[in-house]
Amino acid sequence: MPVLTGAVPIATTTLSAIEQSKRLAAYTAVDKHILPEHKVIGIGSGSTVPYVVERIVAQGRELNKDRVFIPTGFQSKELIVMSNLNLGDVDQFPTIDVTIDGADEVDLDLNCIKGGGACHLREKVLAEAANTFIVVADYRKNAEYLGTNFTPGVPVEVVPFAYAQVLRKLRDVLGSPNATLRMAKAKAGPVVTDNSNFVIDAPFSREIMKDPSTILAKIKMLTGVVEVGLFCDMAQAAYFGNEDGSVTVK
Ligand code: ABF
Repeated sequence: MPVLTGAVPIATTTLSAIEQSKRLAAYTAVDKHILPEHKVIGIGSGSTVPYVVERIVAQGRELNKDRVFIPTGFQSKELIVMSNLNLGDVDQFPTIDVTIDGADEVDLDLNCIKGGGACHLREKVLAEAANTFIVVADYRKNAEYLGTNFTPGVPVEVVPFAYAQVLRKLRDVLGSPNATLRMAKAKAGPVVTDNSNFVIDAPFSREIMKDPSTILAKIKMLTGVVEVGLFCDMAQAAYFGNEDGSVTVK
């Protein structure tokens, strides 16, 4: 996989190594994929995406005034608005030129785990709507197999009425005995998504995760499952910022 060195002039603000890696990935991906002819742009969620927006803003008002930006959730909507970019909706713009988003982990075939932030339903809608879907992340997300470093498991968004049944099937039938309902930090109750649903985190063995498309299809068949945080065969490229200032492109 190619490694780019010294490709992006980076602002001099002091950031941790991880933050610098995120910014490097984001800047490199924007420079390569957000071109003047792109007018409808999907903006994902997470902590790497603000650097994507920062680099897009730096392309200038002249280019951005004719563009519309579609968010994956509350966070990216705020980001778009606060950056004085034009906010749109996927209802109005069902075809997106390019969507850029983060990921929790990416394997050798560009399959991703997403949904650590519980936004994966909307993220998948925007990834599917896009002619080009690009992933940006720091080096910790770059893995041979899914589930290597990201251990909570596959995020599964589920309607509240069905969560106990889905949890049981994940544990007893699909081979995830440690699947758990995701709780809010204060443990006052379950995490509730932007779509008013719950999230189950389902860790699977290495053997199962070697073939993410198969387990994705099986989970999606469970009644009550809204969306699964496995993005298989969706990304065209992934950019990982490295600690040494280089960028790995998959
Ligand atoms: C989103 O943000 C998610 O799908 C994923 O959970 C998370 C990854 O983000 P970060 O950029 O914070 O590492 O893209």
